[in-house]
Amino acid sequence: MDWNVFIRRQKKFGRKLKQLHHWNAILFMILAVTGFLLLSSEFRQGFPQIRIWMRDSHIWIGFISILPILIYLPKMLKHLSTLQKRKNHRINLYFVLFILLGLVVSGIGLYFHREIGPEWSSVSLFLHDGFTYMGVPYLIYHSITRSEVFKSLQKRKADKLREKRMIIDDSDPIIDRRTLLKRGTGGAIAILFTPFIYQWLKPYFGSSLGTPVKSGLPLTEVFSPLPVPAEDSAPPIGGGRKGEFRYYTVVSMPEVTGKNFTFTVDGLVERPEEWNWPEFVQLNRKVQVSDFHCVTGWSVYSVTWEGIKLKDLLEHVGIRGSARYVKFYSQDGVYTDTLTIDQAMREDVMIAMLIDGDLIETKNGGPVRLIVPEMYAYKSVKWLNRIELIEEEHIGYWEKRGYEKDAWIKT
Ligand SMILES: Nc1nc2c(c(=O)[nH]1)N[C@H]1C(S)=C(S)[C@@H](COP(=O)(O)O)O[C@H]1N2
Ligand SMILES: [Mo]
Repeated sequence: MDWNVFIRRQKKFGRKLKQLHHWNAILFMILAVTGFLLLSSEFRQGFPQIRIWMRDSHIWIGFISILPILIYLPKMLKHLSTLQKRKNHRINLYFVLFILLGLVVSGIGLYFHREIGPEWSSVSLFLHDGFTYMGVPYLIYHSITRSEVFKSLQKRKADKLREKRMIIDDSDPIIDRRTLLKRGTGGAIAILFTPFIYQWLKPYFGSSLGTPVKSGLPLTEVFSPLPVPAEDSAPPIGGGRKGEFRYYTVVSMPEVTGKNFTFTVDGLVERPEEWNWPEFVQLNRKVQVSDFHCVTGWSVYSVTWEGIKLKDLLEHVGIRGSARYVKFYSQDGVYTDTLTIDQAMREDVMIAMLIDGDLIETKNGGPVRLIVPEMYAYKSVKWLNRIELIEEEHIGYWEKRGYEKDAWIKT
């Protein structure tokens, strides 16, 4: 009997697992880096073009990263049998598989966000973030504590200790040293990630995790006269919004005040018009409750908006026969989007001025923003200051960079 055959086979199996581990690590690392960049609003603002490209790569690499797992699973039982005496390695294995499975499933959910609808998308986003905030710190911990440098560091310190103590003490200094170093590393990583995890969880707990800092002058001092909220707005008939906005901008936010505010409707209309703040406040407002869905997975529910119905405004200025699209401009000077006339005439498309009875904060797109509840929120232009009726189609800011032209939310 040639026992070498078994040893050789064992070696080959070990090498295969090592390769899989290697690929898994590389893919996970790329996904972690691209994932954090996608989350960052600085990145959104600085590199919108690259962002779309990175989003697509993240999705593709995500799908590819399922491969090493699929190749590994049939080998798992055999692998486990080699780990019989190594409890820590088994725990590590189960934990890593749990994280990877969670990321894959929630990632697939986010990819199919249109099919599964906004509610499940929110769940997917929460889980995807959560598994990331468990997985990434663990990956860092794992790669540090399993590295050769770390191991030799443990040994060296322990050897010195052993020399000093000689044979008097029979506790194993290597073990003590190892636990201490590992705990220290774990603690340091935990401290490093606490702010990120806090930022992630804050919106889900609303104001219970500290009150938000208000920046700049209070809006009520910058705008006068103040719009008087309708009865349905204060208190809001929607009962107050549920969920938190994530505040987006693609350039630095404009500082709109009652002094520099103007609102223009022009282009293919019968009576082009421009309003200043006191005039705009006089326009007839309506109240509605609607949900707000971002295409990346988060939503805010039951928002009570008060503002001017776009339909009313368009009827007021008179649409000319040649007009086919309505183009929206932002005071940030960069962001635009369009609706067809039919879409623009829908009852719930609103030029909003109040949210749950309050003025809309600057970071939330105030004093005046568009709301298109039936479409993903990239249609809802913030700091809206001009509406132009046009004949040729105009492609909006994000659509130009790869977002779908069809922004309807399927419910
Ligand atoms: N001017 C402007 N409008 C904008 C955006 C933007 O970056 N700039 N982002 C859009 C996107 S993608 C979303 S989800 C919502 C976000 O609104 P919020 O920042 O008030 O949460 O605004 C939309 N309107
Ligand atoms: Mo969005």
